[in-house]
Amino acid sequence: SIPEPQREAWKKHQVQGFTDKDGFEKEVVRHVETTLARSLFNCDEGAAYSATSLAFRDRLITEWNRTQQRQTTADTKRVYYLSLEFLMGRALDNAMLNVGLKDVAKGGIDELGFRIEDIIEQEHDAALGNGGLGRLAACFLDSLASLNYPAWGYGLRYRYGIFKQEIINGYQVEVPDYWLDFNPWEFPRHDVTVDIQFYGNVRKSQDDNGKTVAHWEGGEIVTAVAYDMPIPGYATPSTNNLRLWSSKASSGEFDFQKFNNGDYESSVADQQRAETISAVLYPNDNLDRGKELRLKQQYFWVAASLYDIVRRFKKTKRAWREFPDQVAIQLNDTHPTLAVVELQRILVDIEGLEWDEAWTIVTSTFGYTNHTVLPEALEKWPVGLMQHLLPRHLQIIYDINLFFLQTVEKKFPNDREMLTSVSIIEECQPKMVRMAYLAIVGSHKVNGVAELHSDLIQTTIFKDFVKIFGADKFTNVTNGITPRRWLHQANPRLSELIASKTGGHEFLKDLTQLNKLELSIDDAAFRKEWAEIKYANKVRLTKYIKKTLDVTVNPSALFDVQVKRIHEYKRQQLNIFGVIHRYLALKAMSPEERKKQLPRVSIFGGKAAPGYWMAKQIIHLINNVGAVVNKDPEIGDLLKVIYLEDYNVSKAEMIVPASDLSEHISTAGTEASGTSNMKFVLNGGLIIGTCDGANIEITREIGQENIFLFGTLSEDVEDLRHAHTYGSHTVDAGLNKVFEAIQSGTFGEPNDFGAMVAAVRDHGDYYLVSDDFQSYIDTQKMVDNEYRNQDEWIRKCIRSVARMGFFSSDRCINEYAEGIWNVEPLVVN
Ligand code: OAK
Repeated sequence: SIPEPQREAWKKHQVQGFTDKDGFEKEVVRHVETTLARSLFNCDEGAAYSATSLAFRDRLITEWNRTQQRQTTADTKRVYYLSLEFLMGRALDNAMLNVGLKDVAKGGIDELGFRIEDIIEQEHDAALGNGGLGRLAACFLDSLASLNYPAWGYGLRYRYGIFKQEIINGYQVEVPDYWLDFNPWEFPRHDVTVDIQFYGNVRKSQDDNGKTVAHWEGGEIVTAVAYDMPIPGYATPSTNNLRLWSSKASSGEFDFQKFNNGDYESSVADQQRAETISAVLYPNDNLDRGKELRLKQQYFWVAASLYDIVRRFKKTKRAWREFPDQVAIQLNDTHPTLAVVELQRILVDIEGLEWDEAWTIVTSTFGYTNHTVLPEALEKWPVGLMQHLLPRHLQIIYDINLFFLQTVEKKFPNDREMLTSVSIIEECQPKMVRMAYLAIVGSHKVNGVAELHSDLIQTTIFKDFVKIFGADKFTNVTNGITPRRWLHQANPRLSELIASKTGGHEFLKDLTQLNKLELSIDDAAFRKEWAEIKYANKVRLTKYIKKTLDVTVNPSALFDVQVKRIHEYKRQQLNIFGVIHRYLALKAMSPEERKKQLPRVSIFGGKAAPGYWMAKQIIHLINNVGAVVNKDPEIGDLLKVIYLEDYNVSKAEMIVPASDLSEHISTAGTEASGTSNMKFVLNGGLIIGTCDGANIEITREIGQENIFLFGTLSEDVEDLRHAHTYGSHTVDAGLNKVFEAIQSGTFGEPNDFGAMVAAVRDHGDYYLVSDDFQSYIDTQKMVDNEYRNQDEWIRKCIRSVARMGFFSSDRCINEYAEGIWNVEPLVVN
């Protein structure tokens, strides 16, 4: 560091960052002219966006430096959030709002000849995630910074994020998402690199004390390069770091020998193989596919992150046993579970600790969050693959399992069934490593993400582990969302209205203050303004639908929205069958009767995993229904069916505030939590849903009179499934009519959707669509009736928003901090 006498000069010139319009404009112009090498004669919206972002980035990085300095000096415990996905969306609007300078920027942009909305629209979403799990990680980063927790996120810097979805002739087509063309938010740290080893062999030797030491030798090396993204907190100078690793050939690996001998192709091939590791995000949500490259991604990212964390810890010169006092690592699902093994390897093989001492440190450091109970999503890796790619890690896994099973044996003597059931190695053909079991054994706390989900994991998939470790190790932390992005940024007018009724923007830091809104519920002017804001948001979406799909929808109709990944368990098929049912009913009515019906727009959006054939069928059916219904002159405004292409975070910010009703209708017991349910209610929309995930706690908080619940309860699911398979399974008349319409070719070729119909009618209806269909239709009828009474509807919306305080990700992060991480915020003066 700089010697004391020279520090004055540094301090004198420390970057302060702009605080007013003039300062902001100066920075923008400077970036246009120097960083971008443009002039005012060729500054388009793209350049204006770039320069604005760079101006804010400079500000963030100044605070980022100070925050890191403060944390290093304070020498307190840090949290590391390991996630293969961070679904960040756009950064500029968020940065402007969080540092409190959006108005300043708006004024400045205006004077420079642009509109701030257009500038914001220029930004490409950072789409490094599939859905719920990745977006939760992004909300958590916002809360961690906003609450001043010393925390880092660690992930992969994919060159291609989640694919872009195009709908062509009603079918999903995937287009690569190359997002790094110009990314002002990242800082390449070419000096922060880690060499990561794969393959090779393990040799064992004896040290001077006769202790056996393992040496992992040979194989190949790939280099991890750090890229940092500053994460600004809201209304605080705290700016945390998201470190994403990018892979490149190690300098040793790029074979100059080959290159000089003219074997260019092979030397370039080596390089490309290394870069492939961080090339692309796997596009599966709630599904494990077991691909070797995916395992390589996991180890690459986990090993680089742990090396970094350990390097930081070693600088403090503390004893190893203090590691868990300085470091908390959270595993976002099982994807980073190899971190458990890697830390044990570092401590035992490299640092020379005894196994037991090392293992105590490891288990005190990690916490594991489970995000799904779906069996097809639970990660398992073939032992053979693990042996080949990570030979030393497999040995350590076997040892962890051995010691674990010995303790089980002690507690449950002669219980072979128990041993087989909890073994980290599944004794099947081929043998598999069960990653969730490894994560449980390697962590001191395991949590689910909503009450029902946490109960389910403790009574079903992990029940034997509860017997072994005791109930205290298992806990619940119900998910939350950041009100900064999902209210203030997405719905600025509603945020202002709420501020005017609750005494300023305090609610953005303490969401429970929303409860003050109930005091204004009888204020007619307030309700009117509330309704006007909803309408304006619907008009905005209406225009977007017109522009992108050339369909005219009536903004006064009830907007019924289901946007999320397409999955059979989320039951978009139930929704579209309901839409067809409605269409058939309208068609059967006399014109007079039809006039009495309530107009509705059914809006869908979401991506299907490219290999998920049934999900793609569902998308196709929705689009085909839209094509018929939307141009039926007898129907007109009464029903429109819209499929919004390429649903992502920034589209959600437009869609969520425009919803009257949103659908969260998964088969009970399948959706771990859901978080869009929270976003919709927070934006003054009501929801129709099943008793599943966080819907249950939303009901508890807002009152059951403010939510439209229907369908089977989770405790009845198993019996119904059993009855479908072994008893007689009949489908009621209403649903049969829907099937007849589909199979008579009303929505395309008669055979097109045969498998979808058969799944419900003939093949056991695993997701209980037929069981829930009638109560879904009845509940939708109730929705129609209640929507007619607009005044009462608005009251319900306001009351619901007022009671949503619990669902802030700030509450959630505080629960993790206290119950799992044992970390404290670092107060800033
Ligand atoms: C993705 C891949 C593997 C396992 C789980 C997921 C996932 O996205 N799960 C989702 O996590 C969200 C955040 O906790 C929950 O709200 C969703 O219900 C859950 O499906």
